[in-house]
Amino acid sequence: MSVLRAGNSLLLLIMMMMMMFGPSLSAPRSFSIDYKNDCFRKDGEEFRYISGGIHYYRIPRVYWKDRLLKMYMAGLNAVQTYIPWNFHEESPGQYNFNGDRDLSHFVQVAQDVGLLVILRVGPYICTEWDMGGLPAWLLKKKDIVLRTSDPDYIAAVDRWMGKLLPLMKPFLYQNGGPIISVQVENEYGSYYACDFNYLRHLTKLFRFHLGNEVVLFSTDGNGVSYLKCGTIQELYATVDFGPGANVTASFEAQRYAEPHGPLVNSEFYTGWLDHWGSPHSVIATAQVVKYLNQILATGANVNMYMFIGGTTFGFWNGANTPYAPQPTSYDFNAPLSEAGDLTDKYYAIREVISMYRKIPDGPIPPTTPKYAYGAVKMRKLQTILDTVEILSVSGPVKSMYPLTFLDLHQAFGFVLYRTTLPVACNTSTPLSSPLNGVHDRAYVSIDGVAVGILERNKVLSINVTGKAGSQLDVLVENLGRINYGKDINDFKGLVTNLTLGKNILTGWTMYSLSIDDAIKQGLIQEKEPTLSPPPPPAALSLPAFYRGSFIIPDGVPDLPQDTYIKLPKWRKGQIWINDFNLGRYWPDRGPQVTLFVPASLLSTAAPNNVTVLELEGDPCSSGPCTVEFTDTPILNATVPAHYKQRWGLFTREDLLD
Ligand code: 6DJ
Repeated sequence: MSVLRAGNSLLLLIMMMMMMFGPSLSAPRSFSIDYKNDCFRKDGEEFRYISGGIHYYRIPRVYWKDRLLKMYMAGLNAVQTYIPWNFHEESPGQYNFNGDRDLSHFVQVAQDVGLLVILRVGPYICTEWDMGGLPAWLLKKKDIVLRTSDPDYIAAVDRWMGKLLPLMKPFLYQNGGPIISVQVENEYGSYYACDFNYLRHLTKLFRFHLGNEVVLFSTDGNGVSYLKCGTIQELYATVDFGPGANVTASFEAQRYAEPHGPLVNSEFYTGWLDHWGSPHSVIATAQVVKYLNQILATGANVNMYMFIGGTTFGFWNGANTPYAPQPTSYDFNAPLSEAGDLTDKYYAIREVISMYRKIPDGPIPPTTPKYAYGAVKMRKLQTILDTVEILSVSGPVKSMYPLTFLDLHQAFGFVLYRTTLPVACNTSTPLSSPLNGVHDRAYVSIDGVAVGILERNKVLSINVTGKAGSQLDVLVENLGRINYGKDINDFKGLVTNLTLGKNILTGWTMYSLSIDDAIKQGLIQEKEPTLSPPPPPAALSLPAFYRGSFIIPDGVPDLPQDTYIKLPKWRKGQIWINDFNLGRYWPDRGPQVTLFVPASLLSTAAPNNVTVLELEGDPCSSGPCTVEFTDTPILNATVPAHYKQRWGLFTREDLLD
C-alpha cells in the first residue's frame, strides 16, 4: 500500500515538474540529416519539408500573418526566406531591424502559425534585389572582389554576421525556435570566382555563431558544372530547378555532391521574374503541379520559389545583364498573388500536397478585398531643377570629371550633374557617353528645356543644340544594381565621361538628391505662378513633382482596403503614398501597369497624399491630369516590340520542355 502511495507521489512529482519545466524535461528538440536513410530527422522522426518562399522584405509587416497562414493552410510545413544585408545595414554599422524589417518578429509569427523556417542568410542572395542583397557601400573600395576572400569584403561580412547570427540563434529549432536549416551563400557555383576558402570561411563563421548542430546547406543549379564551385564538404548541397527540368537527372546532379542524404530542391519555380520591356512571365499551373507531383513522388524535400513574391518597394529592385532592371512588382506568377490573393495555382498546389500530407482543417483566410478609390486630381509642383537646392541636403560638390553616386555618398535614386556647354552648338551636336557610362538613365536639359534621354546599353548619344555657356543638366537615375553574375560591382551615376562633339565635358557641379527626406518633410511646394502662359505640350518635359490627395470615403465598411495605382497618361517615374516610397512606374515599357498599394499605407484620419516624380512627360500640360486607384492589377500589358528581347536564361521558355 505504502509502496503504491510512494509510486503515486513520484508520478505526481514528475507530472508537476513536467508542467513547470515543460519541454526542457522532454527529449531535446533536434533537426539533422540522416545520411543512412537519405532523409532529414526532426526530433528523431523521419521528416520531409514542403516549403514555400516568402520574403518578409517584400510584404508589409501587418500582412505577414495573413500570408503565412495562407501558406500553412495550403499544406506547407515550412517557409523559406532570404535576409537582404543591404536592407538591414544601409550604412556601415547602422542596423535596422524595426517595423517592416523586424526579422525576429517575422520568424516568430511563422512559428506561431505552425511553420518551420529555412533561412537563406547569404551574404549574397540574388533574389532580384539591388546588388543581390550586398550593400552598395562595399564598393567604396573600388576594386573590392565581392563574394571572395578579399579581406575588406570578409571584414564587412564578419561584422554583419556578428550582428545577425546571434539574433537568429535563439530561433534555431534546437533552441526552441522554428529555424531548421540555414543556407550559406547562394548559387555560388554560378559565380566566376570559385573561391573555396571563402565558402570555408563563411561556414566557420556560421558555425561559430550558430553552433555545430544546425544544418547548414548550399543551393546551386541542377548540373554538375554548377555544383563544382558551389559546394564544400561542410555544407549540405541542394539544387534548384523548375518545371520542365528532368527531375531524376536534377537529383542525380545533387547526388554528385551528396551521395547520401535527403533530396532537396531549394527553388522549385512556380513562376518567373519580369524585366521592364519584356513580356510578363507566366508558368502554367498544369506544368507547376505536374513537376511538383514528380518531385514529391520521389520523396524529395521542396521549396516553392516563390509561394508569394510580393512587391519590391522603393528603389530596391535589381537588374540582370545585359542590363535589364526588374519592375516594382515581384508577383512572380506565384500561387499567392503580389497582394496575397488566392489563385487557381494556389488551390491546384494544395491539391497536390494533399496527396502527400494532411492539409490542416479550418478555413483559408480569404483574399483581402480591394477598393477602387477612383481618379485623384494631380497638380504640378516644382521641377527637379527648381528644387535642387532643397533636395540636395549635403550641397553641391564640384569636380573636373563626374563623380559616381558612391563618391557622393548616395546609394539610390537620383543625382543631378550640371555643367555648361563649352562651345556653341548651332547645329545638332552629339552629346554622348562613348563608354556606355550612364548608369542607368539620364534626363538631359539645356537652359531648362528637356532635350533628350540617355540610357545604358540603349541610347548612348543624343543630338543637342545650344549656345556656348548654356547650362547643361543631366539628371541620372539609378535603375537598380545588377544582382546576378560577374557584373554585380555596378557603380551608378556618370561612371565615365560625357562628350559633346569631340570635347570631353568637364567642370561638373553635382547634387545628391534626398527625395525621400524632402517628401517626408513636405519641402516640395507648388511652383510660383508665372504670368506667361504655360508652354505647349512638348514631347519631353523636365522631370517634375506632382501631388494630389484623396480621402477614404465615409460610410463604406472596412476601409481602408488595398488598392492599385494606375497612371495612364504618365510615362515614367516614382510614386510616394504619403511618405512611403512605393516604387517605379513605367507603363511605356511595361509589362507592369499598376502598382500595389497596401491598405496599411493609407489613413482614414487625414487626406492621403500621392506624390509623383514624372521624369519624361507632363500629363498636366494639356488639361487636368489624374492618377487612378483601381481594384484590379495589370501586370501583363503588351510591351513595345522594339524593347522585346530574350534574356538568355531569364525567360520562362528556358524552364519548360
Ligand atoms: O537563387 C536565385 C533566386 O534568388 C535563383 N534565381 C532566381 C532568384 O534570383 S533567377 C530567379 C535565378 N538565378 C539566375 C540563374 C537563372 C538561370
